[in-house]
Amino acid sequence: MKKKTILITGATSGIGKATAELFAKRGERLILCGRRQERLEQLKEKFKGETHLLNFDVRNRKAVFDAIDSLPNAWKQIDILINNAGNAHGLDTVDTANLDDWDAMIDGNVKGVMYVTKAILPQMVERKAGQIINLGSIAGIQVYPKGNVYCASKFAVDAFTQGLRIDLNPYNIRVCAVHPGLVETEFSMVRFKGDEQRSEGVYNSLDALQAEDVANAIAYMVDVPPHVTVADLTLLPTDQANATIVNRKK
Ligand code: NDP
Ligand code: 8X3
Repeated sequence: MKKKTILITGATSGIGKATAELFAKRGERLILCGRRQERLEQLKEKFKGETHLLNFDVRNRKAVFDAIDSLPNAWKQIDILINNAGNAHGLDTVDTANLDDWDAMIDGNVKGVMYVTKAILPQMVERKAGQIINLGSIAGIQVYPKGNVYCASKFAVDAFTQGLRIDLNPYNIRVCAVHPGLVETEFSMVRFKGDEQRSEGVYNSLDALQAEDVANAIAYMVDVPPHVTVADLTLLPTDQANATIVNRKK
């Protein structure tokens, strides 16, 4: 079977990294993106297979388009785009929150997804083929206390995904979103600005999802027959009922 070319943003950590590992094991061709170059290089070294690296910040519109334009001809035809890069910054009420945190979330989680999609879309539309998988969140389905702007960013990802699916309907392009609950990654270390104790507290009292669980869900969305689109897939730890109800053991 022809190898697929898969571009993954945020491949240096967590869900993106686990997804890259899964598809590398299958021998697919990977375009791995992120800001931490040394981590990208470690993955390329580990995977051995066909891998191309792109180092850019999804918030930087010019950097996104320059990076996609820089792809050698052999890498320009992208079959699957996984818009995974994103993070929460802070967990604060609206009145106390830091505006730089808001900018980071709106620019990264929302505009980043839009820029990368826009940069990659023309060749999919032209070929009438392709698949786009966006990382939403349970936070994009239900707002939780102090989640305000992070939740808004993920609600926006959901609306953008729905709009994309409508606009791309004539072009045979599958548009999907996966909405995980609590996944044990570097996510909370970023949210809490390196506070290990606070970060561990998010995951150590429940059986959280692991990045590999989400990678497996993404693989399922890829593997269903071409006439099937898994439009939305919500994945929760069994210990989690919704965005606010979690069966914490201690
Ligand atoms: P991690 O912090 O482990 O990984 C985040 C990834 O995004 C890193 O590879 C990081 O790479 C990349 N990234 C972040 N900001 C930027 C940026 N401005 N430009 C380029 N790359 C960026 O978190 P997760 O794996 O958990 O998060 C992945 C996605 O899953 C996010 O969209 C998140 O919102 C979503 N999600 C996470 C959940 C969770 O509980 N963990 C639950 C639901 C959804 P680098 O720093 O090298 O650039
Ligand atoms: C990440 C899940 O609940 O920490 O999107 O916001 S949550």
